Amino acid sequence: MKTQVAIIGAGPAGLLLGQLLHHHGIDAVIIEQRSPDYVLSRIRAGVLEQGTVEILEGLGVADRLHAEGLVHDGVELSCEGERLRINFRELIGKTVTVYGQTEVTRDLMEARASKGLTTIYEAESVELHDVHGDSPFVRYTKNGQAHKVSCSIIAGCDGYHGVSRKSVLPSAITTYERVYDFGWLGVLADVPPCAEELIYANSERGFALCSMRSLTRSRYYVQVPVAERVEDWSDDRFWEELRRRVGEDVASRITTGPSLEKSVAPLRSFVAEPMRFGKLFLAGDAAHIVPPTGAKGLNLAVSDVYYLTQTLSEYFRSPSESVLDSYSVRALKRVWKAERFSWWMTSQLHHFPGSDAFSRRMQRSELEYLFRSENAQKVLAENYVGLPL
Ligand code: RFL
Ligand code: PHB
Repeated sequence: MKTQVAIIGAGPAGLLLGQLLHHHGIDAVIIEQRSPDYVLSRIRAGVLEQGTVEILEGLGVADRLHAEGLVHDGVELSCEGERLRINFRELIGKTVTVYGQTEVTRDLMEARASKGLTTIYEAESVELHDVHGDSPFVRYTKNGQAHKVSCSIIAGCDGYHGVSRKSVLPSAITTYERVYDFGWLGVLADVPPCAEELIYANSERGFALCSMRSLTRSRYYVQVPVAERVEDWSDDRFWEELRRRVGEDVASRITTGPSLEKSVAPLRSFVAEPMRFGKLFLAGDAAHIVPPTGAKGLNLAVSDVYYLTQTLSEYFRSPSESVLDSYSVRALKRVWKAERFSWWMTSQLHHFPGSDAFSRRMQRSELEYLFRSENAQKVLAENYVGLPL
């Protein structure tokens, strides 16, 4: 098989890149190791920046998002009983939309299928070849048969554990990393949310987040030690712990119910530089990870593929090395800003076991400043709704 761009991975980055390239008249094939159902079963992000929504609108894949997504004008922070609403609309005239990553993925999969574009699911042993040459190609097997896709460009959209970044010589790549020694235990349940907007809570017992997928489906998280086993958390234990972290008033409005999904996600900050190696381009989680506290991971995957599409459409019109070079520089600028914001949100809202008294005072002082200063709230708002593309 021959195509202009071989995309590895059918997560949000790969699927959106496929749609954007199609929109620009560029042919692409997506190669994904899992089945469509498996991809759709992963419960992840829930908050879309305004810029992300506009990109989906521009592609004509935002009808269901507008019908079912919830526009939020702000978020609430809670710190030891004190609560602060950050009103994005008033502070900076922007909003976010709560719409699950699963739904974005489903909409993109349907748009791709309706245009007859090729996605190869359940591809095994995916290998990238000749990425520094003029004729890169991808090999994979499916149902025991070997296949080859020849292309001009390979887009590595295969997430943190994917094969693309690992295909690059370690000496060509510089990585920056912070691994946190706690994770988020998340529960999805068909119960009405406890509030109209998200609540991020910092408490003595650790961080908690009240989020949602719809007016009848809630998503809650509590900070737990990274080695915590899901099996040790009955639904009752989860609800009890959540209630103890969010303050009495919020706790009294939490409706409990059986969990539909329960999992622990580790927290990590990670950036691989550069994001281009010859004809291989990394995008999304394949190149960087943010802790989920800033709700940035999915939105960064979107901004990467937006820049990548601009780069590739210019390259296919008039091929040059300098055009290809521009992607990594542009994408990384935005990546580092989102890394900073996600690290800052994580630092301010979590309980750091073993931290000294000075660090704990600094955290409290930072939150007190935020609670009193409209300027500080504007900085949070501007970053949370997403910096301009
Ligand atoms: P994905 O979604 O991991 O997709 C990668 C795809 O590549 C496939 N793959 C391969 N395919 C072929 N060959 C191989 N060798 C392959 N190896 C892997 C995989 O099967 C998969 O289908 O990466 P992508 O597309 O870059 O998207 C990134 C986002 O998924 C991620 O950043 C967000 O989910 C992060 N995130 C959040 N982001 C937000 O913007 N807002 C949020 O509110 C938010 N909340 C979250 C989150 C992530 C979380 N977890 C579980 C880490 C909340 C949580 C709890
Ligand atoms: C979610 O709803 O899953 C969610 C929302 C906000 C975050 C992280 C996750 O910061």
